[in-house]
Amino acid sequence: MSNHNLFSALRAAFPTDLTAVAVETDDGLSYSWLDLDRATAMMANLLQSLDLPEGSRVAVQVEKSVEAMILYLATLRAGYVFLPLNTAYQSAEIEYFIGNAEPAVVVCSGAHFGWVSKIAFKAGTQHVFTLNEDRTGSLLDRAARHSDQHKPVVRTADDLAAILYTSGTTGRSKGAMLTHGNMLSNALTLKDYWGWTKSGGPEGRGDVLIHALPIFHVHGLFVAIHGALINGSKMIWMAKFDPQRAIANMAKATVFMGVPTLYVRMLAEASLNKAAVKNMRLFVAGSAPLLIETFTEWQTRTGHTILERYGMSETAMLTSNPYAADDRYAKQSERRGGTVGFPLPDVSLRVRGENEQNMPVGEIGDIQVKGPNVFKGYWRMPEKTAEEFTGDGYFKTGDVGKFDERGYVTIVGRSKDLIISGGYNVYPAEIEGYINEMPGVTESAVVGVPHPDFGEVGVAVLIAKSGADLQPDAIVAELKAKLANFKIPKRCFVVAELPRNTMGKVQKNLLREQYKGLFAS
Ligand code: MLC
Ligand code: AMP
Repeated sequence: MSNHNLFSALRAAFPTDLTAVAVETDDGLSYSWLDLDRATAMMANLLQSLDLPEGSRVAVQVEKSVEAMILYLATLRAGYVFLPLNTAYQSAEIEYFIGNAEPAVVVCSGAHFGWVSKIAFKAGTQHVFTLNEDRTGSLLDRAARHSDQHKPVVRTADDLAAILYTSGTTGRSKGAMLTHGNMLSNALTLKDYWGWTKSGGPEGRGDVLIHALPIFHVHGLFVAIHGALINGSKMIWMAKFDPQRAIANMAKATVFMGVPTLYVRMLAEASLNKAAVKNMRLFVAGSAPLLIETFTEWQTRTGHTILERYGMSETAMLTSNPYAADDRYAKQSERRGGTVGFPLPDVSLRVRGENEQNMPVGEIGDIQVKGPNVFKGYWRMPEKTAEEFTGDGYFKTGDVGKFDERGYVTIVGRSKDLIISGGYNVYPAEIEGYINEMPGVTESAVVGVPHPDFGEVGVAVLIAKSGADLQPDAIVAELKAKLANFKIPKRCFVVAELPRNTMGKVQKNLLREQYKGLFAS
């Protein structure tokens, strides 16, 4: 029986020369392919020695480090399910994820061990390890005692590899269940589509990726890491994005991936010019809309055209602008600003109207998708899963868009009430829930408004109970104590009333219009 474990496919793509550098960190450390192989083996052996039940979740909230990536790969290798958590999440958020996913293993930073382990043990987790940015912690201590030989556990394409939590329009976060097959199919498609070259290949030199994104979401964890590994390509690893250092790294790299905010920040640097990018082959953007101004300015300053693509946690990548003209895929080679390109090979994407009819070219409707990359469903939420799929098996993305006459897809908005701020998702319903519980608040509405750095940020508008003296600063401070920092509205207003339609529903579009100039650059 062949093994569909994603790790096996990634491992098979390692270059023949295992002593070559696989990862070089910004602060001067270097890891060979052999190091990755041995370290993942030791960690996989540690996980297996714990005698965990089949399908166990390994929940991880740690700062970005190569060891954290190794933990991800080791979890795959040992056949368990990886559950990454944003480092900004605070205790109430972590309590929900751990309570919902019931992980058998939790890994956190040493600094957070006290509160995280308390939550984990309460939820029935048996093992809590620590892993710090400086390569210390109980996880590495324990793994060091295990063998560096390990045979990847056999998995089918349909077995779970990861759970990514993502929120919905209402209610709590849902865990999107991604399989080994989902991720491998997407990685192989992008390998071809984006023209990766392997080191030691016929071109003489291979691609080198600047890895600048966090590794708890699809973009940094899957698109970037799988992209490099499935091509045997080296990574330059930045623990934290810094525009000046990212630009300096381009002298020895060929591929960069980022959310639009990273491009906006690099454009603000005088060192970004054609000479700085002369070694680069490809700039990829996604996770949030790339403004046409950013797209055009990047072209002018660097001579490179950013390739924008579109995806989501439930599906990994769905569409991409073309890398080059290729009869097999795109009919066009043009990367068109303001579009997210063509549906990827194997992805079926349709734009549907209110009566579930396919919309004609140029007309706007709901984006629905089907393909080997589309997730298996929401963790322990079969009803929610059923609601989000059509009768004929298409996933309703919650994004609204259209096709143009050449087949390019443009995202024009979202039917889900979601703010995307610097590439992170913020769900107004969640923030409103916290604000509405505060004493003195009658009701609130959180809306997204344009922001020059983050693309979009949240603004809270609320009504006070009669006689209550609500101070916007105090409300923000209270939210900061409970929620991840990127979710905090950047401004808060107390008003006499909220605009409503005849049904009494708050008209968020009017609020967005009213506050759209707040952060004009
Ligand atoms: C940080 N802050 C943010 C923010 N990030 N505010 C709004 N939105 C954000 N995204 C605020 C903090 O709250 C803090 O405010 C202040 O900025 C400094 O925090 P920081 O952590 O030091 O910020 P910084 O390092 O500058 O982070 C900015 C960033 C980061 C752009 C580098 O947000 C980032 O890495 N974004 C990438 C997200 C990503 O990878 N998304 C992919 C999702 S996958 P205060 O007031 O507390 O000081 C997906 C699917 C797909 O969507 O298609 O790819
Ligand atoms: P997440 O749930 O974090 O995976 O976020 C996925 C959402 O990000 C998608 O449903 C889109 O709304 C949005 N998104 C991703 N890429 C793009 C893009 N290139 N342009 C516009 N929106 C995007």
